[in-house]
Amino acid sequence: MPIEESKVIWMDGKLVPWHEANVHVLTHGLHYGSGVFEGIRAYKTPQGSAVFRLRDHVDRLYASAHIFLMEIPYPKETIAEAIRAVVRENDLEECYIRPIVFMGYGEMGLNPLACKSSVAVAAWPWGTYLGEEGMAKGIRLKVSSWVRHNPNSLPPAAKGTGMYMNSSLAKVEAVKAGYDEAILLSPQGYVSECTGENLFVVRKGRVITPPTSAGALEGITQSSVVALAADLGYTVEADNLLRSDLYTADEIFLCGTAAEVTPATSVDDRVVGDGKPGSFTKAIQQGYFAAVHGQSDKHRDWLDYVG
Ligand code: PPE
Repeated sequence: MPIEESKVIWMDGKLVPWHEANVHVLTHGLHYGSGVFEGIRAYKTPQGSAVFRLRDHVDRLYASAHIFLMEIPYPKETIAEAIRAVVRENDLEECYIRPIVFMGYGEMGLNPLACKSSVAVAAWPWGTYLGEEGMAKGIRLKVSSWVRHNPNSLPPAAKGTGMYMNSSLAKVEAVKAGYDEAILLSPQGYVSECTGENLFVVRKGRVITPPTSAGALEGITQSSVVALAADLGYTVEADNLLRSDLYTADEIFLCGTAAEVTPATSVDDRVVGDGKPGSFTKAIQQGYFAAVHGQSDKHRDWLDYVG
């Protein structure tokens, strides 16, 4: 789906018209993937638009930059305000927000620190990531032949732009084979995550999500799901899962800012449960959408109003 353009983008300290937020073709980040980014959503609530878990996303952006020794030349509050500003100034009630920090134009060669970093924050309307039908009825997953990078090759705690070549290989393979999304295994053979989502498995009364040591990103939606599961009386375990645990799961769902909470109904053509989104998955979906839309008193602190 083509990007639905909005009016302005925050770039290096100011709001510029959408089509003027450009970079030089010799930008370091374009050649070597030297950048870090976030994916955030803002939702409509009875009190106006609110950014979901803004502080946590800003903190993770700075943590990603820290891992790569990249400097973000602004205090966190400036980036938080830039995020609110792109929602407000583009008159977007609900949108996806993409902050990116990347090494700019200046020098070539593998040492990115010789270049200056640039920061941009864009926002645009972005509907259901894995399709309305997938959200309602569940999606078909395929375990990828591509393995999630070793944490000592690329640190999964960082959301580095170049790291996503691994996810793209897996996504293209799955889509070309007729599936909706891929699951990557760790180099040790444990279930890691999907190309842009964390995974949850319900099996024999346990709710399990793979640990960061299996190469999964420390997802903000994942941590929201852990809290929502606790509201339902379930304790989520971070534990290693085998490929066969997926085949014999009672329920599987994916979660992420873009994908929100999406049920999965088969893995490698093995039907999960009864082939329909399960009751736990549906309860989490409901709790998630209530929270993001400001309909949950308990989780109001997850919302940051745009004003
Ligand atoms: N794992 C990966 C690899 C990942 O990229 C994401 C977010 C998650 C897990 C879930 O993290 P969180 O959003 O904090 O719950 N993926 C972002 C990028 C998607 C894209 O297509 O680009 C997102 O969901 O915004």
